[in-house]
Amino acid sequence: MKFLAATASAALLALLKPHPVLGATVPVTLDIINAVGAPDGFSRSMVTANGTYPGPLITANKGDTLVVTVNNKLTDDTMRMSTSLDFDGIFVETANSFDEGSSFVTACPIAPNASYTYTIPLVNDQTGTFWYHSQLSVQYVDGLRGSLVVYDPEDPLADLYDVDDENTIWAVGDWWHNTSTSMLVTYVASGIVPVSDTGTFNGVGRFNGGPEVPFYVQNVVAGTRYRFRIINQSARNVFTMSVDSHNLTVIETDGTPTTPMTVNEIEMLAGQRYSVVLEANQPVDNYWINAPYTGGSPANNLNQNATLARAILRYQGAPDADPSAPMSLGPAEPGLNALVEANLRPLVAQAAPEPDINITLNLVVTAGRAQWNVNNVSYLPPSVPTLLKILDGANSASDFNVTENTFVLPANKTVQVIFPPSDDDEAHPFHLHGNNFWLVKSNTTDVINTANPIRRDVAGVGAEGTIVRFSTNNPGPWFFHCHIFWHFQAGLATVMASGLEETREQVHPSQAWDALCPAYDALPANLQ
Ligand SMILES: [Cu+2]
Repeated sequence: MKFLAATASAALLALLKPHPVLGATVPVTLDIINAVGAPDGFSRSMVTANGTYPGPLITANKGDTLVVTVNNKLTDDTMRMSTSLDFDGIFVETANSFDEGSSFVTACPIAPNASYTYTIPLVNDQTGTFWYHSQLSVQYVDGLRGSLVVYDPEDPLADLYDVDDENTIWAVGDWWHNTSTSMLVTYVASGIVPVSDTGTFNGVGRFNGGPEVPFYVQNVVAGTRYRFRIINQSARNVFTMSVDSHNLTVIETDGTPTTPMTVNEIEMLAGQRYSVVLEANQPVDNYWINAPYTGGSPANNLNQNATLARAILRYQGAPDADPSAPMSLGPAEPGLNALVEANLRPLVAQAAPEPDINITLNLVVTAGRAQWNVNNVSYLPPSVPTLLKILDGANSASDFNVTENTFVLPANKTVQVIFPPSDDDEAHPFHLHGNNFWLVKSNTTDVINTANPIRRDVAGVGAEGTIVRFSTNNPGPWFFHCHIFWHFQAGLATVMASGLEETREQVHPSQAWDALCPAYDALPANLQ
């Protein structure tokens, strides 16, 4: 800017003036280290960012640029030693797609003892609630996950709340006593998806027979309105959120400002986020925040007790004690007013464009095996990342392995993806990288809404069928996969690769990126 200011004419400066102020650079350093921790009282070796679970909160403002340096200092080779970070829900521009962190789609993983810096400008005025996690195999099961918030200094919904800061984030997640690597072996042998031991709330939880780890305490002051940002950071579990005696007004859905909708219970699939406003309008006391979860048969893990996933809403002046109310799973009929996804509306109305291209995706499990198929293909990560193949001249679907399940699409079109109804009892949270989608038909309804659907980046696919539309105005190879990472690892993934020529024109990776694959490929298996 100094150079520009010194040389620009007054006319040029006048021309620049209407543009928004250039955002700040937000430097973040994440040391990826093995740490021994006990989120639920059971001590184990973990994979962490900076030694904590969840990892440190990353915050930025609209228009800033995230500059995240990852120092891979992992040493415990009973778990994955390489790593890679995905910033879930962030609209990464084509030009920066090489810094998007999806192993074997946009980059190779970062080897142990190596560092890599992801530079991600926050574009399209994107704001909201996001998170980051390892996108290498099921490594984030071992702890490598954290919250990411992009604040809007001009939030059109700011009048609805008084407090929104680092103390109003609720990160829930499934927690496991075994390593991801050992559970993956068991899964492959049995075909049974691992069942979590515990549900954690901001990094703490309890399991059957475990110690009474103190519940997370959310302090509030009577008469104040809080914006709580709820993130389901699970690799599998569905969490159902509620607060005894309080309503929750949804104002954000996966980064999309949302027409306020007041409910008292919210079901969240893995990867989904909501901001809710809670008004502390009840008598000064302690109240349960209920976060029961589901994810596989509890009979397959006797540690599991969904009722123990909870936190305490404590009014200033209330005793330092558990709520006197019994631990429930949340509101019951007739008072239940659960969020219906299909009823969500964006704050800024936007019709879904008519589709130029239609794709139907059928999700089928191979009975008794750890293998999921999309249109009869079980995704396998290639050794050469999709993006590198594109930069090297890939032009059509035949330039990729069949098992890459890569759909080659033109730029600047609208793609409709139809997921027919399935007989799965567990909805698959399908997550699109690089962009969000218009949720034309939610799995919670049989109504198609093209007039004003919610836009989000994770939506359930299951018994009722789901239809989404997305734009390819942001060309690149973008993962589109189930956010149950066990399913993802078992092949429930596709790549939506749009605008290959445009991608080649716009993507100019750094030397550091070029060096990732040779370094990773040279590693012995136990360091990968
Ligand atoms: Cu799934």
